[in-house]
Amino acid sequence: MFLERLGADGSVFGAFSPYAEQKLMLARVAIAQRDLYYLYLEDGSAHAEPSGKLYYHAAGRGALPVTGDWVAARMVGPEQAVVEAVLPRRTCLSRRAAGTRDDEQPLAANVDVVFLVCGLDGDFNLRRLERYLALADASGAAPVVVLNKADLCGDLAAQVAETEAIARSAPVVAASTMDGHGLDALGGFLRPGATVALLGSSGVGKSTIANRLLGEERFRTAEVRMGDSRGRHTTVRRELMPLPGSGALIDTPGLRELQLWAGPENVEAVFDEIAAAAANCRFRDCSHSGEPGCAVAAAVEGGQVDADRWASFQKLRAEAEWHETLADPLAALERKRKWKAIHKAAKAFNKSRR
Ligand SMILES: Nc1nc2c(ncn2[C@@H]2O[C@H](COP(=O)(O)OP(=O)(O)OP(=O)(O)O)[C@@H](O)[C@H]2O)c(=O)[nH]1
Ligand SMILES: [Mg+2]
Ligand SMILES: [Zn+2]
Repeated sequence: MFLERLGADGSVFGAFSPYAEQKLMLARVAIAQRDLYYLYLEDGSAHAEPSGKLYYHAAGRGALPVTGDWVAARMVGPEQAVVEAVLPRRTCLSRRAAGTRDDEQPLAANVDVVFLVCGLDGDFNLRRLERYLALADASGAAPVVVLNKADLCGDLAAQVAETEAIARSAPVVAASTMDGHGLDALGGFLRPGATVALLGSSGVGKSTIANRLLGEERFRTAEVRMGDSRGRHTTVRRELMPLPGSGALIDTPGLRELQLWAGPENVEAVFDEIAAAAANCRFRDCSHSGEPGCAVAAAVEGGQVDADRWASFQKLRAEAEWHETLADPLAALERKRKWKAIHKAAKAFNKSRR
């Protein structure tokens, strides 16, 4: 009953059934810090470690349990468990781990709705929001853009309109934990059995929002720096908290840098007006980098596509393609070959015009 309220549904129980025969317990990961976990079980909770088999045979660190995962656990003592397996993730919020290796760093698993929280103080940045939207698209979770600190904003309607223009189909909710503005609207996304995660820079008010939705001061919060509105990285771990009634909330630490773990298709989904313009390029595989008959270049010049968004798109797509290169060198080689052909065709075309 409790795990159902935390979101265990038919597919979770189905995936777990082989483990049930081995007398393992179904559990949900609330906290994953290095290789120590805090789990919710049907009755109560447990501290846990990965089994040796899971630890050494995991396909990269990304396959080890993260906050929000459903796992099969073996009880080894009162409130002590060993995690034997991670059940398939329905959705997963991930970024690319810092450093040179191309590693997926999952932030939270099995998230239904992700609140992309921006602060309407010095934090407001549409380009960063585009990056978060691409991450959400790759995750499978439904994004909701939260413009928090509405009380600090002079022209709220303008900020909302500007955000809606880039948010595509994602709802945009202006909120203030100070005066309660928008909190009911946010509460509307907390459906029975659903998991909502809060993502955003430090100091935007994620933990404050979480506390308001939970109805108690569960997460520590702290004031932002004067002058540049930057947060102090108050929250230091990702943590899943059951909501009173049903559903779960995941609070996360403010992200310092957000490297994309997403494919070119996720970037295109976020910039659909550019993808739509690209459909009219002369070359089917136009790279929009100076080829003749490029409809995107024409749309940027004509003002139908915003120049800042175009620059943002190119940056994010290059990042996503680089990621694809590392993840799938053969596909990347194929793409390079295609580009070579495109540039050759473009050159030949230019020559023929001269
Ligand atoms: N004016 C105003 N301040 C807010 C609002 N929501 C949160 N704050 C303040 O913003 C500061 C940062 O809030 P936190 O909830 O700690 O921010 P966070 O996003 O959790 O930050 P990290 O844990 O560092 O990632 C606190 O001083 C909050 O009181 C709001 O709606 N309006
Ligand atoms: Mg916090
Ligand atoms: Zn083009």
